[in-house]
Amino acid sequence: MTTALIMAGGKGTRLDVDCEKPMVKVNNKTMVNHVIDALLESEYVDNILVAVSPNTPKTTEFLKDFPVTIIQTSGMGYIEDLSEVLSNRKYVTEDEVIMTIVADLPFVTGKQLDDVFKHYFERKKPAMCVSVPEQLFIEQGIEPTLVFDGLVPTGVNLLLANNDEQDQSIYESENIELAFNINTLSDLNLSEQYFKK
Ligand SMILES: Nc1nc2c(ncn2[C@@H]2O[C@H](COP(=O)(O)OP(=O)(O)OP(=O)(O)O)[C@@H](O)[C@H]2O)c(=O)[nH]1
Ligand SMILES: [Mg+2]
Repeated sequence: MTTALIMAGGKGTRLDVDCEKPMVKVNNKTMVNHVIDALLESEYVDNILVAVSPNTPKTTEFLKDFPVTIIQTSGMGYIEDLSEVLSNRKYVTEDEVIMTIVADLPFVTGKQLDDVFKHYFERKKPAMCVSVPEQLFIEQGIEPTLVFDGLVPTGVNLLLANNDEQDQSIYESENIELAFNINTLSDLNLSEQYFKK
């Protein structure tokens, strides 16, 4: 059993628009819908959870028609809400593999996520963090939001639901779409250009 958990309860403060960030449209589809479609396409994902919060009431309403389990979290912070879900045995069992994913990755595909899962299961380590070389962003003329040692962290991570400290590997993917997330208006403009390409 493999579960995906979309984190979709943030305040979206950096993106200065009059719309909840997961509900912002890229190529005529809301970003959270792009992420759900990729997860539905994945061969590994059996179950989709979405952590919403009081920051995202419109997203919560929008998701009612999707084949996902909506979880109300506090909206106090990404880490806090993530551990709230992971420790709730109503939603996840202790030995379950969880893919956590952000709601603002409009270019992610099921195939790319399956590639991530394949590497995770080959490595036999409990946790895996997915990143993409900064060089790919430079080549495409896209500004990455965060860079650590030449790598751009993606919004995609794998871990086990038990709350223990977990031995983690870093997977360097060549798929820029896993790391191209939308935080600012400039990212949104770049994403429209990227889509046209
Ligand atoms: N459930 C939940 N999700 C969160 C929380 N904080 C962030 N997220 C989600 O996690 C993903 C990545 O977070 P960010 O890119 O920082 O988004 P954000 O926090 O809404 O935006 P900023 O306010 O600009 O940081 C987004 O899809 C957010 O909706 C939280 O406190 N609770
Ligand atoms: Mg944030």
